[in-house]
Amino acid sequence: MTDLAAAAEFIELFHAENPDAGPVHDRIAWIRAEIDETGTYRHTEDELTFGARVAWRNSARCIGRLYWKSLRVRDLRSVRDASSIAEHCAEHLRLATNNGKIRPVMSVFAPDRPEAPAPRIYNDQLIRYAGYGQPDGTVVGDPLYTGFTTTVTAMGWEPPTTQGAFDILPLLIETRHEGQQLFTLPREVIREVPLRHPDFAWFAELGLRWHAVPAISNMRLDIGGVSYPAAPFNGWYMGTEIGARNLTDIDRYNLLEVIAERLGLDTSDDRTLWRDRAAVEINRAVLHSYAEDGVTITDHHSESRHFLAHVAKEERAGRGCPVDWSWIVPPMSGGLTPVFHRYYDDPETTGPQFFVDPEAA
Ligand code: HEM
Ligand code: NRG
Repeated sequence: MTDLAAAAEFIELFHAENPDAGPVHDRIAWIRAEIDETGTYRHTEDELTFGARVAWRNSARCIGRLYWKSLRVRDLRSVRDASSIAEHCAEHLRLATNNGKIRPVMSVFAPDRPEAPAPRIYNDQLIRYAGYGQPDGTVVGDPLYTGFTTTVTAMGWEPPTTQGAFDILPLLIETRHEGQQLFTLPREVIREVPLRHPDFAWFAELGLRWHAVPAISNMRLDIGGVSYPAAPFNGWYMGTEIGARNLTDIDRYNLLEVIAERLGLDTSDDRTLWRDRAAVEINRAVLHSYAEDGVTITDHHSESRHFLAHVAKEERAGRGCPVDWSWIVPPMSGGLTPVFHRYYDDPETTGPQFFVDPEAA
């Protein structure tokens, strides 16, 4: 049963920020009657779009929020079958990739209703790389996804004959009437960037690559008491997400030592700062390769500035801006960016929001 108080709070916010939307009391009275009759209510398209944008605006962990008003929202609430959901996920990637000029997009599938649970997408992003555990304990591919890779393999997914470091995982989608099913994304909707370095020709020989679009698909979107568990969204990457985490974390691709050795650094002593020096070069390679291929990416210095412009703009609009410092400060050169050097509003917030769904993670 949808909570009327949560619905009313959202509708009041919507009308306060959209003065042309008509009389707020009429809308709330309508929603009260709809909840009494059906247990929930249906957002108008304008409410859905606004709610999705405000959920982004409220994401305390996101440094990219300056662009929150530009989010394109696809209303796919009437799409029921897993195969159509998979096709719309492919279309989402096509629209979002936009030939490299990435657009922030969200695709909203049906919400939970009292009589029918919503569809679910179990992948944490639409595009991710498989991880294959080897008998000697090492992993080929992304170690974060060994569990998911095992699950989909047990369900019948066939990895390529030679398991590679960057094999795209299938989508695992569940609907109540069909159960769980796997779908392979068409190759042409997956843009990737082969990584090379502006100064070191050997870098390209490492055969590293990353996907152009980060499209989070396992977060539940909550708007005014209505829960949308399948609402994948994307923006573009900040280089450090790839260069200072995905490719460098010890429990991910763990490449610092490989790069440091190619750079001829002394890895026997922490104080040579070989990790830091190798990390800078990986990050230069990421930013250089995306830029050269015409794929949108941002760097942590520019994005930190943009973010502080956003915080100031929110203050001018008379709103707080929830911020989680530990997520906003970039994972390298934190103190070299302006977001490091200040305090922020509490990350706790009410209103439209994204949550990590434990059963989908
Ligand atoms: C988190 C950047 C667009 C919602 C993040 C993080 C970064 C980032 C760097 C931290 C990720 C991490 O440390 O793993 C950006 C940039 C965007 C963008 C550069 C470009 C437009 C969006 C959009 C949405 C969004 C379109 C939603 C509509 C979020 C959320 C998180 C997040 C919910 C937290 C994820 C979690 O808890 O795991 N973003 N973002 N972002 N972003 Fe954004
Ligand atoms: N760190 C993750 C992606 C998390 C969200 N980041 C964004 N979101 N840029 C990774 O894949 O490295 N976004 O919607 O653009």
